[in-house]
Amino acid sequence: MSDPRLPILAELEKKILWLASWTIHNANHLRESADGMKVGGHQASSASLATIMTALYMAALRPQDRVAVKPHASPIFHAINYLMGLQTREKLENFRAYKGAQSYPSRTKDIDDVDFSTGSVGLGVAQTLFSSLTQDYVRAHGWGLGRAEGRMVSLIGDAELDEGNIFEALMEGWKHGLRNTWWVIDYNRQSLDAVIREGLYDRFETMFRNFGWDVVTLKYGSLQQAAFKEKGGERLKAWIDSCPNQLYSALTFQGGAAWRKRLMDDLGDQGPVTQLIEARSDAELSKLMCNLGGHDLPSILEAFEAIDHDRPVCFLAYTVKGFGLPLAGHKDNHAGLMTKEQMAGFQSANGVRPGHEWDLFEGLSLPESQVRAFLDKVPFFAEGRRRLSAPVLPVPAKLEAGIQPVMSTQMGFGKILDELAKLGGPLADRIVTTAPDVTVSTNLGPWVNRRGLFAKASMADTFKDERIPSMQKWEFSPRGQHVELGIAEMNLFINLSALGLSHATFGERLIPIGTLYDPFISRGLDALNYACYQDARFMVVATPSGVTLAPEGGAHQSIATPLIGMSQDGLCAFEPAFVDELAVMMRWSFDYLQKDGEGDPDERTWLRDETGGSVYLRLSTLQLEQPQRVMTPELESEIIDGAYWLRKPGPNASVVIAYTGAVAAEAIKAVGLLGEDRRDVGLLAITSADRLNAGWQAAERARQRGNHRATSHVERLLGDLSRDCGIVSVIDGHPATLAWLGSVHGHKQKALGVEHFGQTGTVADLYRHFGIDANAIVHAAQAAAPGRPVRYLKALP
Ligand SMILES: Cc1ncc(C[n+]2csc(CCOP(=O)(O)OP(=O)(O)O)c2C)c(N)n1
Ligand SMILES: [Mg+2]
Repeated sequence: MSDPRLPILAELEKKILWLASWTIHNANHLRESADGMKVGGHQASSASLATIMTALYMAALRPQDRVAVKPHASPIFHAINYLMGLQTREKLENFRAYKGAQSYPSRTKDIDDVDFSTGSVGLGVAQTLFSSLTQDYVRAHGWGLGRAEGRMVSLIGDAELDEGNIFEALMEGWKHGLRNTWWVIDYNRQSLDAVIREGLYDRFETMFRNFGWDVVTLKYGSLQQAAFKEKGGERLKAWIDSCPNQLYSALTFQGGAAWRKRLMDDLGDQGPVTQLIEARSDAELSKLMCNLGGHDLPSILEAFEAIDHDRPVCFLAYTVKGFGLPLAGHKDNHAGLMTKEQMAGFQSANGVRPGHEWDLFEGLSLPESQVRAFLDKVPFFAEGRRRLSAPVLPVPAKLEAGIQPVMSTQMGFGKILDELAKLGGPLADRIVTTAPDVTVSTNLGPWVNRRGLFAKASMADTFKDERIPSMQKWEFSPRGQHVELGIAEMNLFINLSALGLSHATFGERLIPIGTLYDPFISRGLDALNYACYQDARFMVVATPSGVTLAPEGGAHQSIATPLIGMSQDGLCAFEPAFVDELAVMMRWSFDYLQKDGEGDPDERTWLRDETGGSVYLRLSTLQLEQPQRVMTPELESEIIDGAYWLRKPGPNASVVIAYTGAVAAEAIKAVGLLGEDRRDVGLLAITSADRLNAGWQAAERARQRGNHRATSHVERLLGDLSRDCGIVSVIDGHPATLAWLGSVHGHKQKALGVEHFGQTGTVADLYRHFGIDANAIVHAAQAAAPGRPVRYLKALP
C-alpha cells in the first residue's frame, strides 16, 4: 500500500526546491543590481539533494538525530527551516551577504538549528562518525540515558568522497564498533569541475562493506522500475546500466527529444522497445530517464524505513545534479545560475505569482490547512530547539603539580593529570583524553594508568595478566576515560570536535584533552579550524615542540605553530616555561572551556573571556630548573593575561629581554651575562603571545571607537620603559610571534627565533645554530642597546 504521506511530501519537495532556488536567484539579483556582482549559490548542487532532504527532514528523521548537510546544499537546508518557521525571510534575502543566511550551514553564524557546520568538504562527514562514537562514550558512562539514542546522518557529495580524511575516519569507526551512523551519498556523478570517473559506485560499495557497513543502493526510481516490467523494459535497464556518466548527464541536460533520439538509435527495434519509447511524450520520457532512486520519494522512504538495526549504513543514491531545473546534468552547472527568463518559467511552473515568492503556501495544490497540520507534526522538529546545554562543572581552586626541582612542562602536564585522576571529582570524571598513537610519548601514561582506556567491551591487558613488568597498564573498559586513536591527526581534531560539542549535541558535558606532537598540528590544521569554527570546546596539548627536542629528529621540529596559536580564531594559546605556570593555565582553561557567556570584553585585558573557547598548550621536553616561588593571585592573573616581569627592569634599563617557553633558561643566562655592562636589564616572561597580542589589538579598537582610557596588559607592562630602551625577544619558534612587541610603544626590537627546518643536533648545537642561545641573545641586546661592549660576548658562529 502506498505511503499516505507521499502526496504531501511531493508538494513539500516542490516547495523546498522552489524556495531554495528563489533564495539563490533573488540574492544574486539583488547583489547584481547593488554592486554588479553575482555571488553564485549552488543551485544545481542543492537541487540534487532536494528529494532526499525532504524525505529525511519531513519524514524519516527523529528529534534525537543530528545531521551534517553537504555544504553546497545549504539553500535547501535554509528553505526547510524557513518552511518550519525557523529561518527568516530577511536572512534569506541576505543569503551569502553580511549577516545573512550562510552559504554553508554554520552552527555559529546561522540562526537555524545547524547540528554540524560544513563547508570544507569531508569534515562534516567524519564529524558524524565521531559524534556517534561520542554518543556511545557518553552512554557507556551512564550519562544521558533518559534521552533516546540518535542517528548521526551525513549527506555527502560523491566527489566529496575524494577527501582522504573520510577514509581515515572509516578505519577508526570500524575499530571502535561504530553504530547509529547513516551516510547518504548524493551520487550525481558530477564534481565541481566536471563529470566523475565511471564505476565509482562499485569501489564505494566494496569499501563500505569491508568496514562492516550495510550498503543500500537507490538506483532506479519507481517509474523506472515500472517501465522495466513493460515489454522491452529489460533492454532499457541494460542500456541505463551501461550508459557512461558523461552521456547520461549530457542527455539529461538536453531533455526529452535528445533522449528519444539516442534511445531510438541505440535500442529502436520496431518492436517492444520502440513501443515503450514511443508511448511517452518528450516530457514523460525525460521524467522517466531522470527518475533515479535519489529522486523517488517512495523508494527513499522505503529504504530509510527498512533499516531495522543500528549498524552503520551507507545509502548510495543515484541523483541528477540540478534535478528539476534547466541546469540539470550540464557538466558546468556547479556555479550555474538560472537566467531571469529560466527563472520566470520555473516560477510559473511552480504556480507562484510574482510578488508572492516568499509565501509559504503559494502554488500548493493541497489545502493550506492540511499542509500546516502536517508541518506541525513533523517529528524532527517536534521537540523544539535541538541544541542542548549542560551544567558547568566545578573546577578546583588549585591544581597540584608535584613540582620537582628540575622538570619539563611535558612532565608537568603528565603529573597534573595524574594528580587530578587521583583526586577524583566531577571534573576528573568528565575529562576524556585522546591521542593519535602518542599517549605514552606525550605523558598521558599516568592518567591512563589510573583511568583506563575506553572500549564498549572490556579487554584485559595481557602483559599485566602474564606478569610482564611494564610501566603502562593498557586495560579497556566501558568506564575508561582515554580514547586511543590511530596515527591520523585529522581524526584527533575531529574527535575533539565531536567530544567538545557533547554538551550541545547530547546534553552531557565532557572535557576533552587531546595530545599530539606539536609539528603535526599542521597535519590536522583544517580539522582544528573546523572544530573551532563549530565552537567545540577542548584542550589540545602539543609536545614536544620547536627544535628543543633536538637529537630526536629534525623531521619533528615545529616552527610555525606559535603563529597558528595566535591566528587561530576560537583557540587560546599558551606556552609555559615552568610547571607552576602550566598548573595555573590548566586550571583557568577548565573554566574557560565551559564558558558560553556574551558581553563586553574585560576592561583590564580587553579579551572576551566570558565567551570561552578552546585552548592550545605548547609544551616541551626540555627539563628546566623550576623557580621556587609562591603563586600569588597577582602572578596567576598575569600568567593568564599573557606576560609578567620575571625581573622587573630598573629605571635605567637600556634593554629588556622577552622570552617565551623553554628558551627561558637561555634568556635568564643572558640577563646574567649582560649584568656587568648594561644596567637594570628586565626579563619579561611571555606566557601567551596570543592573548597578549589580542588584548593589545582589542584595546586599540576600543580607543578608535572613542574609549580613550582603554589600555591592554602589554601596554601597561612596557609603558614604563624609556623611549630608547631596546627589546630582544626570543622563542623556539618563528620570530614573528613576538616581533610586534616593539610597535606597542615604538621601542627598537631584535626578534630571535627559528626559521629553518630539519637540522638535527643537541639542544646546545641547535640553539647556537639558530641564534636563540644566551650568547645570541646578548649579541642582539648589544645591537639593540649600544653602549660599551659586553665583556662575556663570544663571537657568533
Ligand atoms: C576542502 C574543500 N576543497 C574544495 C572545496 C570546493 N568545492 C566545493 S563543492 C566541490 C565539489 C563538490 O562535488 P560533489 O561533492 O560531488 O557535490 P555536488 O557538486 O555534486 O553537489 C568543491 C571541489 C571545498 N568546499 N572544500
Ligand atoms: Mg557530485
